[in-house]
Amino acid sequence: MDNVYAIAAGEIAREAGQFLKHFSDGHRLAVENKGCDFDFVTNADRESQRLIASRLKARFPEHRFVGEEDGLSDAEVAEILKSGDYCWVCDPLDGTVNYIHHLGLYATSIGLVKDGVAVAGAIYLPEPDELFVAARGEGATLNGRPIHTTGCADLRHAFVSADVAAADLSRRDENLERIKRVGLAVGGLRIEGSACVCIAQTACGRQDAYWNLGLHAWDVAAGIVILEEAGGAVANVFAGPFGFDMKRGFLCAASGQLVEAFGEVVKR
Ligand code: 2AM
Ligand code: CA
Repeated sequence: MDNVYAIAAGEIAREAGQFLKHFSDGHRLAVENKGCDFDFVTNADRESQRLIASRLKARFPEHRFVGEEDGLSDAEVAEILKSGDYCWVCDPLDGTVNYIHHLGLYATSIGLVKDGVAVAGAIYLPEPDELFVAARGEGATLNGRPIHTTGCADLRHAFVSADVAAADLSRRDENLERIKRVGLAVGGLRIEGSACVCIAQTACGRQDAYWNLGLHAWDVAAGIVILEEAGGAVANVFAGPFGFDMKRGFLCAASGQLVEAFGEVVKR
């Protein structure tokens, strides 16, 4: 991979991820509510975003930047991403609840979007030291080796993961009904708590699909280019082709056929 944007995303995602992994050596983790009982942010999220933003600004001063902790709405982010400018879209800590509970499934995610399309990105998992990188048209790698999805097209044999939008209490019931339907339709189901980890695992063939109706652009920007370059497909569950407005839910899978079949079960 010699794409300058993908390389930069990978280096910075790794640096921020290592910072998160060793955060407790020098800091006390301070957990705050984000305005709802089950939506959390920590000083580690904020420090990681500061690090990523400063590194990107130093390397690409002419590019725009959107991070989860900026607090922009989905509509505001979608408007920026349509603008034609290069825009870095970052989740400084994906899987915050896992991180707070010392579960190793968390990641940093740095994607580059132009004209509404993710063109390069990196996801880094600090605990297993795994760096996923991709550039549009140039393939996807895991620790430097090319990766591919399983190509699975058969929902009954698919090994999938999902997330309940825990922060949205009013929709938990509905979400759990959907999870039950999916659980009955697929070969195996996991709930892992990090969108970036699940998208990356789908890209490298460890699982076949992932869905979460409550995601934002920073949860998926890097993952989309990594997954598509590995042969997978993405969609907004209720609206067909993927768009960064995020209003219609997120689904990704090892193949276009599996996205279709999975989407039908989620929508029903
Ligand atoms: P986060 O850790 O960066 O918040 C499971 O909760 C997955 O859904 C995580 O990747 C989490 O990202 C993402 N997610 C996005 N918005 C969320 C929200 N409001 N509440 C819980 N999880 C959310
Ligand atoms: Ca986050």
